[in-house]
Amino acid sequence: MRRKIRHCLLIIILLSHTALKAEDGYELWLRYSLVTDQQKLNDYRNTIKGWLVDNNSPTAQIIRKELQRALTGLLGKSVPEVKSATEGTLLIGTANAAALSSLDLKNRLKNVGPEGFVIFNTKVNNKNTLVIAANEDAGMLYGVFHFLRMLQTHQPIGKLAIESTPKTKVRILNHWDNLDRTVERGYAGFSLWDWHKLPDHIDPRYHDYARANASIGINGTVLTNVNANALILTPAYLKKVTALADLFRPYGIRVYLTARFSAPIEIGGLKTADPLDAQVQEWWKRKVAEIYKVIPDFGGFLVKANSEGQPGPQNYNRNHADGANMLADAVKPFNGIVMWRAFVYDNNVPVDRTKQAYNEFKPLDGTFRGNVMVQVKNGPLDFQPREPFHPLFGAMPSTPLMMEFQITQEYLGFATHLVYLAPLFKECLDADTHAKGKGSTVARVIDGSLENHTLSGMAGVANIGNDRNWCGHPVAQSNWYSFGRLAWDHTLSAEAIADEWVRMTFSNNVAVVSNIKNIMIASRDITVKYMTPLGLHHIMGWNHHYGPGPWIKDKPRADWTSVYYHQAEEKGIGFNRTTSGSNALEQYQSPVQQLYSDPEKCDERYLLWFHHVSWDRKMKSGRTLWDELCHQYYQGADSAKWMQQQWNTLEGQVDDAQFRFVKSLLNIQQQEAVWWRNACVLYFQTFSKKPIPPGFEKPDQTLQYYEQLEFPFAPGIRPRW
Ligand code: BDP
Repeated sequence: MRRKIRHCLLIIILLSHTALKAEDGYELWLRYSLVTDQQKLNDYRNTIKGWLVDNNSPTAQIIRKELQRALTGLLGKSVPEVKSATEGTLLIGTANAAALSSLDLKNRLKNVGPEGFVIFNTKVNNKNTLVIAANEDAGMLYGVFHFLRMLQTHQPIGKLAIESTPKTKVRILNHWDNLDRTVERGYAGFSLWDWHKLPDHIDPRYHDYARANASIGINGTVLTNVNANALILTPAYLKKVTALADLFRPYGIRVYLTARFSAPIEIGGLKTADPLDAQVQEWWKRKVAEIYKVIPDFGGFLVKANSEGQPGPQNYNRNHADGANMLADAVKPFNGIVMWRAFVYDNNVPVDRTKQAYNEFKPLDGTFRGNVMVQVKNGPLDFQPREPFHPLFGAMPSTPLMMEFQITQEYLGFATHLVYLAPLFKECLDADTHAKGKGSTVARVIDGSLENHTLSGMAGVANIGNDRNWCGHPVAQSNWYSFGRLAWDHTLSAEAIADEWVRMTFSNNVAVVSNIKNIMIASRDITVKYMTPLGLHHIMGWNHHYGPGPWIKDKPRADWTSVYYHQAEEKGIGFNRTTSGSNALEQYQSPVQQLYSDPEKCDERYLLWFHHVSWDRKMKSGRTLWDELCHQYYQGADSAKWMQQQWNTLEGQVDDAQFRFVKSLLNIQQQEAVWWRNACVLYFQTFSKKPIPPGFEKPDQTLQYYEQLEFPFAPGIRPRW
């Protein structure tokens, strides 16, 4: 009886604590709040009476801490660590764990590789137990987080037979963080890495960052900006990097760095960085050996070369493979890899920037070393709200291609707009390249299964900063989350991921889950509509990329302007990428090429991406192109209002501080959606010379008003070097 009372008291305390504590988003999706479904709670309590981690590695210590924290929160009572398997023990270990020796684990684990895991109910010593097992430590950690997610989302745990293996090998965040702690295209404060105080001061946030990543299977982090600074490779900075690498190691996370191609000159005192120069090769070999001496599991390098002013092999009349291979040879003896970016464009403005990566890389297929991956952005231009998939996917069969998604919302409303990106990620992953017939999806290119590559990877440009809630917008956390989940398993649906995330982050209440999920799922299309409908692209503000700027012209490069991309004129609008235009369509394989080439068949969501069409063109809706364009802009802005209304119904059902924060951001988003709509419609109207269709409210400002707006301090601007 006394125990029962104590129990109830604990629950009341926990409940009131949760109710009173204003959440600040710091805990991400790892809040571990008390299971609210009473039946499930009883069930979980009966099934998990104690736990045992039969392992003493640093990873096992992390697991112990996580279990204590999670089970106390979720079950409302502390669940003891036990010495041997008794009734209701959660048993955790690797294949050789003594406590699991009766279970034929070798066999059960034969297909899951070094990072996969199994979870199943079974009897040990005739007692009902639940087992989480893996071949290696990291798999054990991933299995535990998977299991905790099941509790967090109120899944049944009575008959488990789970086997999970990641679909891509390198699941990695790319931090565009500078050594001065500014973050290029970062909207959540400054860099997490406090270089000045490292290596002596270890910010506790580093641990929480690592926990969050491990919970979604992210196993690598590139600490530094692709617009790289060679200083990171100097001994003083390598000490700091080592401290982070040591800390991340037990979480299964390897550290990678960006390599500035001209580092041999800048910090090595050489006269050249020519990749075929013996001294340069030697310099990199020595530098790499120096790194591996202190970081034995250093992952390797990410390189942006000969793009946007970055130095590279072309400075010495060498090609990308020459550059990548030189670094690859240096890291090879240590099992390191090189991720060489395909986001390149020439100093000479080409006919069409979207063609450049393919033109430069496709001929190099087959010439890269085995430990090189070419990292390709999801679309051929630059992380726009909607792009067709990059034509390099499926076009370089002999080279493992890695996906690069942008999690930070550089072109999607920064950290102010609620935009759930999983639908964008999925749209690209599920696209069919037809490289080897139907079903040759981008996902199968990048997971290596299409061409049987052993290396595979997915990179996400991080949206993480030192804001208390990590990502700026509370819902932006879902983009970090869904990136990790999809890198682990690209077959998951955007809906399923949103479902998990909402349950863990806000509430398991069915109505709340469905409401927030609806907003999230709709948000990307809504944003495309009020920013860049019908295949428009690159019409954002100059340099900072904040807000609309379809009028941007007369800049140092034509392909840095907006007019270059929308090509609006009196007769029509859109970029002609067919044979009568830039012929970028030739880079797609059949039948994708034919499908997009024909304006009648082309998905209207990409129409102005591939075609220049008349303002009077009849659209599928029956409207003219001009009317349809207006319609979509207005629909987008109206839907932003709908998101607000939906959110407002959640008052009192989610944490109040979070509720109010999102509410205020949605208000800004709605105003900015109207701003985008008005500015774009008024601007394009100067060409179409047609009225805004009846029934739509007229913009309350003039085009001149929108054009003269300036934002010198918009966040995330790329600094000048
Ligand atoms: C662009 C960003 C720029 C990055 C570049 C890249 O505006 O800051 O350096 O991508 O990916 O979208 O290298």
